[in-house]
Amino acid sequence: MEISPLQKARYEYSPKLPGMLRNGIADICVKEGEETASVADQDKIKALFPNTYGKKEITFEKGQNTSVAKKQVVGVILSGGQAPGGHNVICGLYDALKATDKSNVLLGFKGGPSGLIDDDYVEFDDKFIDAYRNTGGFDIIGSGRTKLETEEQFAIVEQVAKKHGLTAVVIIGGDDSNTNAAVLAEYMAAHNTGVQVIGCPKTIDGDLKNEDIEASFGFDTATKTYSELIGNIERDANSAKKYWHFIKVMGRSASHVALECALETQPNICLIGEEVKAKKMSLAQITNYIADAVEKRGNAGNNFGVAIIPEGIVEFVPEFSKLIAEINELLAGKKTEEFNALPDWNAKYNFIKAGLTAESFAVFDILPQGIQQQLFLERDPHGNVQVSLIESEKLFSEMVKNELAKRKAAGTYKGKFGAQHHFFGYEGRCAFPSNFDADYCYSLGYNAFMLIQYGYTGYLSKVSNISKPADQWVAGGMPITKMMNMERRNGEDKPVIRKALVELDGKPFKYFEAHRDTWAVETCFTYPGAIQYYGPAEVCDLTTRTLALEKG
Ligand code: FBP
Repeated sequence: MEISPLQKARYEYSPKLPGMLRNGIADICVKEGEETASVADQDKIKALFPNTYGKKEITFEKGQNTSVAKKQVVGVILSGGQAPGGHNVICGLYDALKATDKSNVLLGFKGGPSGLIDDDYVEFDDKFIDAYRNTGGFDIIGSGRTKLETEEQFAIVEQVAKKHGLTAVVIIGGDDSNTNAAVLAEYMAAHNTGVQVIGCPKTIDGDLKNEDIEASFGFDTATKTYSELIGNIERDANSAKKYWHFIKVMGRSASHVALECALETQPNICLIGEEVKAKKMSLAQITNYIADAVEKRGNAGNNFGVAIIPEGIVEFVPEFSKLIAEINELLAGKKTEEFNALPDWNAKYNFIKAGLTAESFAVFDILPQGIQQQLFLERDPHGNVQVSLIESEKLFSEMVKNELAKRKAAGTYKGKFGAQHHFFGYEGRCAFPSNFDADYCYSLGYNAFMLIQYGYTGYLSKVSNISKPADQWVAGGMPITKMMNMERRNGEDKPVIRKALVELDGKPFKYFEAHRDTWAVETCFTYPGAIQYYGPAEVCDLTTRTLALEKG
């Protein structure tokens, strides 16, 4: 198979482990810390996890390995959206497993959690693993979004585990997948199967983090990739001086990706969903906020700029969420057929007008027609509007254009407005992992095996102090139940890992807030350039601005 020169070079890269894991398997001992309690709803979570709740936090140290020798057969799955570094988690896991005992076995279940149910797997060997070292993507075994959450599914997994003699399962996923990992661990413990379950924190969205998990893997590389592209666009905008670029970036439920890209590139505008929600901003207010910057810059002769829009923004706008809820109701059941049978958009528009409250119709009515139609065309299998498919970058540029036309007529806006639109998401999810993600992921995988070897279950592989050089990183594990609270999901109270949203009193947002008014009107663009894999550490091993601000 043809491979690129960079791919070849990356095969040779040796990921950096935390200092305490560097001395070889025989020299890694475990230190147990305090017993843990969940972040909230302790009694309820304890009752739901009688076998795995309250276990101790652990760290690894240099010292005599005291784990009990036993043949390990480990199964691993990748779950959810791709994130750079997933291959290295598997490589680290494999290397630690084989370094412990050559006869240990690592099975990769294919296509995400469903691979465990369907018993669709591959057994890794050196040749297989070596072809994926330090590369992006999840194509080593594929990924999927099936959720492992029901007793029936767990019973099947138990049978599959029995068939292969699995001693442990490693789940590489986001908050939902690791919540399910905790439930599976409890099931396996309650049924005395002897199968341990360990999670690893993944997602480019950056919303799986808390006081124990400093960052999910993939966030570093994905945001660096988007920031490179945004920086390039900023330079184009500053060269041609004729376009405003509206750039949507991934991040469905939280705006960490948008915020990190803004910190890296200093655009004129960056919307933060969490702030929009906290301030209960309307679409008109957001539009005016952007239009004010366009007007000021345009009146000063700068008819160009860059605006970053987080993917999930519209769900944070209260009046828009209400509109979506009403549309879902309006088209529930048979009413979709009635709607679809209407002859043209005019008739459909009147149907909508008659069915929505006056308040929601007013919101609907200010939307550009393309977006109005999108709300009714793109429906999920339950008939609900697929909010994630709404082209919010076009929505806001169109609304800003209309607002500027009014301002032009009123004589306040004297500039010219031309817009370009971009969506950066899939471009970053499978990039070659940065050195940080290559090192972090390899460490998470290596560490996950140490947790297995020392008999832990229901733990998340934890590598901390990651804003410092890798030799100062701290390897260990944290019971997943410690990160849980009860939340209402689909009409039921469920134990879940709390999703981390952008904190408006956190240092990254505060830094952005302190600078954004200047960035809005002046041209303060910064150009991060491409990820560097070789060269001085201060260029190649830097992690995110978010982490640096949070920890520094
Ligand atoms: P995970 O939460 O599974 O890591 O995925 C996040 C994400 O990359 C989001 O940013 C994006 O909205 C979504 O995946 C897209 O999902 P899909 O790959 O199914 O289109």
